Amino acid sequence: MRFSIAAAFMATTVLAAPQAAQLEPGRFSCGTPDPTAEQLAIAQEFLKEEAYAIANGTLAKRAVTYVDTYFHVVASSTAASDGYISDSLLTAQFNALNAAYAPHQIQFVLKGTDKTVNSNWARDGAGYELTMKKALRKGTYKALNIYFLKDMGSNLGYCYFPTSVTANSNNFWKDGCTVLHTTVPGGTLTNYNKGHTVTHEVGHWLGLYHTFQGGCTGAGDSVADTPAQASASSGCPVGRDSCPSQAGADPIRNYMDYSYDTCYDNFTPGQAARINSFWTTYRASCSAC
Ligand SMILES: [Ca+2]
Ligand SMILES: [Zn+2]
Repeated sequence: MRFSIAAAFMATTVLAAPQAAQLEPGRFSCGTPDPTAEQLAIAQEFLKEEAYAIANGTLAKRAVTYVDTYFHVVASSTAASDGYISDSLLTAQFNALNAAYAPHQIQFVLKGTDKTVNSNWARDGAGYELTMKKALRKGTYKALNIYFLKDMGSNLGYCYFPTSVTANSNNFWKDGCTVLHTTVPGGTLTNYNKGHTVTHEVGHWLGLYHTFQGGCTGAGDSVADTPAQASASSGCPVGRDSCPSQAGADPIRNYMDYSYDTCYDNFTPGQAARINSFWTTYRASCSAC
């Protein structure tokens, strides 16, 4: 049932271009496009099935999902300030990512790291995204590719949601996450340098929307256990309740909000179920890619 409903949407699903940042410098800013109406509808279908899987215990009994992961460092010179991230910081980044997802039976397996000096590729928005990814992307549609760039404009990162792709299509090549190099643990971006920009962006790659998606009314992020939220948080505003007429305070510590790295500490069981739904439907099953 789930697969057939999702399949009905597949033909017209097209990856949206990354969004230009709209927030001021010093705030978290994610360039992942808002989900389309089709993507929101798919999430609503998943939500119905997930409620059963959570209630009857089958979700908790699922096997660990292992995600082959490739890190690509793309710098404008071999200087750290130009984006050439050291091996020790990359290790710290990988460990931060895995620690965040470990409670939810997701484990990343680092299969390779490469470092490239190319001042065109190192600047997102310069028009080389597809060229760079065609040169560097590794693995199948089940493999996570993260590109750490020197310059992201005013975004800290963006990814593409899971969708239906065919081998060698642009949707396949573009799949992955692009992240500002200074956000890795030990990086220079104050308040956002514990590695959780990657955690947040990978959440999108796994199918999660922002906790503030849709605001206070309607389906929101289509996850039942993330309270409705009017807008993105900033910093760590304990007690924030931006939808006072809805149950629950804002999920400011959820990785899919916009809080400081030190504020984040969780994904919910509902989000873990959503990750499992998207993984099963779009990534694990993509034998042609
Ligand atoms: Ca919600
Ligand atoms: Zn985001």
